[in-house]
This record gives sequence, C-alpha cells and structure tokens, in this order.
Amino acid sequence: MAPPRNIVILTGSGVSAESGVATFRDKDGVWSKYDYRQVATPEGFAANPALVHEFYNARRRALPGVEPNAAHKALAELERGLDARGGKLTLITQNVDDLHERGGSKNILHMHGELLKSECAHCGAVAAGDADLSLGLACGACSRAGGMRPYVVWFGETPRHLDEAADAIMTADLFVSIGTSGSVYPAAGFVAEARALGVPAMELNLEPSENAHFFTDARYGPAGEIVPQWVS
Ligand code: BV8
Repeated sequence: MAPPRNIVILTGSGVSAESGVATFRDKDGVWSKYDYRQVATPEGFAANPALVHEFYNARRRALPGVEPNAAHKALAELERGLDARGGKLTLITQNVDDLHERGGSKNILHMHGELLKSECAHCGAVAAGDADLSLGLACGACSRAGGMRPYVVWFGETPRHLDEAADAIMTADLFVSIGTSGSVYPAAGFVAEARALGVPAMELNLEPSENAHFFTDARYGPAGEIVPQWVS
C-alpha cells in the first residue's frame, strides 16, 4: 500500500504530558484540582473572572519553563517529510499550549484556542502576548477595559476551525489520535467521521481511550516513545 500522503492528526494533553504539562483527567490532572464549571465555562467566567484569569495566568506563566518533547518534534519531522513529497499533515490540537509550534509544526489548528492569545469581549480583537490577563486590562485595539478574556474555547462554546478540520478529514488517507482521552466533543467525534468515510484510524495513547473501539490500529505507551517510533 502506498504511504499515506494526507494525514490528519488530533492531539490532546497527553502529547504534552512528558513536557511537564498536566493532563486534565488523569490522576492529579487539572480537573482534580479545579471544577471545570468554575474555570472553563462562560458562566464561570461571568461569576468570577479573577479566578478564571488566575487559572489561565498560572498555566501561561508555566509555558516558558516547559519544552517540546520527542513527540512534538517527531510530528514536525513528519510534516516536513510529507510536504517534501507533495503530501500534507493537518495537526488539529485540543491543547492551548505552544509546544507544537516550538517543536517545529506549522499547519496547526488550535480548536480550543491558545494560551498565548487574548480576546476583547467588547470589540473582538485577538492579541498575542504572554502577559497576565485581568478584567481591568484595557484592550490594545478599542482601549476599553472590562472585556479581556483568554483566547480559549470553554465548555458550551463553539470550537474553532471545525470546517477546516472536516475538510482535512474528508481528504485524509489516515487519521491519527494522540494523547487524548476521547471524552470531549466534537473533537472526540472526529474518529467516527473518519471511519464513516472509510479512512483508516490509528490511536497512539498511554492507554485505550473512551473511543478506542473506533480505531483500526493502535499503539500504547508514552507519546515521547511511541510517536517517534511510528514516525520513523
Ligand atoms: C461544544 C479549554 C457545541 C481550554 C476545553 C452540555 C452543555 C454544553 C456542551 C456540552 C454539554 N454536554 C456535553 C457537551 C459538549 C462538551 C463536551 O464534550 N463535554 C464532555 C465533558 C462530555 N463540549 C463542548 O462544550 C465543546 N463545545 O460542544 O459546542 C458545538 C458542537 C459542535 C459544533 C458546534 C458547536 C467545547 C469543548 C472545549 C472545552 N474546552 N479546554 C483549556 O482550558 O485547556 S476541554 C479540555 O479537554 C482541553 O481542551 C483538553 O484538551 C480536552 C480534552 O482532554 P484531553 O486533551 O483528552 O485530556 P485528558 O486528560 O482527558 O486525557 C489525556 C489523555 O492522554 C489520556 O487518555 C491519557 O491516557 C493520555 N496520556 C497521558 N499521559 C500520556 C498520555 N498519552 C501519551 N503519552 C503520555 N505520556
């Protein structure tokens, strides 16, 4: 069989775990310390914006202290190899860290947003930056304060880049899911979309995810080990 030319990869927090970024639902994960309803919903932000800003400020401040791991670098190498032979890698990530960028990946769809961007609720301006956010901060575009929020998709909000993700899956030769529990939709539904189109699907994860039964192939172990092995 010819090697796949158009690959769609979905990543979750497990791909960043070996870089020292906490996952969400593992033991000691983020949701064991915070109630997602308080820090990752619009209602939570409306009720206590200072708590939500502190939750994301702490995660943003931790970014310079972590590095891309071998899995991030292997995915960037895979993208370069596919580009060189006229193929394409579409990397859809649920992660809001910048480790895929720092690992060298280029074609990245951050469907749940990015820690290093902020958004003004008044004018919609999106700005890049690593500074702490607070509601008191004035927007650089409209100069109004009281509207700054993390550029992050919360529960109940519409994820970004869904059309591009659907287009990529439609033309994929292979769908690969890496480091995600398969518990958050619509991301967790991508494998079913791929399979409905007859696209082969592989899971690379520490352990079988909630939708492991959809995959036609799987390898289990730490992403820093199994992703470079799979790419090479
Ligand atoms: C939507 C924010 C409509 C950024 C996140 C009621 C009301 C409203 C909505 C809903 C509802 N009920 C259900 C829903 C839908 C909801 C949902 O799915 N809820 C779940 C909990 C049931 N989804 C939404 O609300 C989404 N929006 O539905 O809008 C819509 C739908 C379609 C089209 C248009 C509109 C919005 C979801 C986004 C929420 N925001 N994060 C942030 O703070 O980071 S979600 C959060 O979960 C993160 O983004 C995270 O990435 C994501 C998924 O988690 P994982 O990445 O998989 O992490 P997890 O810890 O779960 O798993 C880690 C995995 O890694 C494990 O399998 C582990 O084994 C593995 N692992 C660990 N170490 C390693 C490893 N693997 C390899 N190597 C290792 N070393």
